[in-house]
Amino acid sequence: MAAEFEELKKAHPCFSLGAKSNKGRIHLPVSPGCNIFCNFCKRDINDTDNRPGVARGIISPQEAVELVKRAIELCPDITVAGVAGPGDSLATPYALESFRLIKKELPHIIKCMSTNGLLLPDYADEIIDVGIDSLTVTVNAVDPEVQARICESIIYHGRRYEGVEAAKILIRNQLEGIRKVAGAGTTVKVNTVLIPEINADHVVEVAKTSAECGARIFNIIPLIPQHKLSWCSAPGCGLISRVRSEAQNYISVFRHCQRCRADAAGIPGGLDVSEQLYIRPVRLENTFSHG
Ligand code: CLF
Ligand code: SF4
Repeated sequence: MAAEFEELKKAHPCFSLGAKSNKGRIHLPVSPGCNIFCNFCKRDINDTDNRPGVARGIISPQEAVELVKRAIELCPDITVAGVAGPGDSLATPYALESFRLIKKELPHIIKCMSTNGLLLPDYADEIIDVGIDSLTVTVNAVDPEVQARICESIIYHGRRYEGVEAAKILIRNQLEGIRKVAGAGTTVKVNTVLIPEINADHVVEVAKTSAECGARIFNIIPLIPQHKLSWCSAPGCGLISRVRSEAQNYISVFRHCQRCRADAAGIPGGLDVSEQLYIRPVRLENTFSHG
């Protein structure tokens, strides 16, 4: 049985509204590959970059459970085990496998999964069955023309789609998936990357649509201009604050996002225990990304 929204507001650092939470999370970098190609995504394996899409290495579901146990010893305020990349949580089976093991061995830990949502309709039943407590879906646009400027292409059921055609499939699946999972009682958060030159005036529409589909929390993440969107600007405080206020008319807005690495551990913006955790540094091919 997934945790209730009211419970999460007290115990989950990314679902607490208002004051910054003193609860912690550990991200388990179990998901190596992705199935869509976001223009801003630069996946990497390194020790230094402090941003999404980066981890020290990939670990197995069994290693993930051990890591959660060790992390709790180091930081007893950790209440959440999350999978947020480096790739997409549903592109490979390892995230759901990890959550099944965590459910068995650490039933009190909140299970938090982040995805781009492409495969959400396919896996909604399994997500509900595993008892994911909080699900984040990154929806950067609900208009295919806008989305096509953010995500170049997707690989869906073995076939590659590009541009607006890809965007239509992605948006359809994201919204259908959110409706299904939220309808079953799972708390859903929507993340939107704010890109001044592309979706700044559209984010409010994403907020409105997300709320209509059953999402409870909305998180606007400022773009880190890199990769194919290095020509865009990082949004300033004025724009972020304006867009957050507009979105707040439709859905509760989370304002303390720290743009965590895929192997972050500790309290977001506070105690960081990730360095002290053993993560086997495996270099795989350059296919890592962030869900
Ligand atoms: Fe991790 Fe994301 Fe779960 Fe939080 S992070 S999977 S919902 S446990 Fe939180 Fe970090 Fe922002 Fe994500 S501060 S990047 S919103
Ligand atoms: Fe996009 Fe995340 Fe995949 Fe990167 S990992 S391409 S940000 S969905």
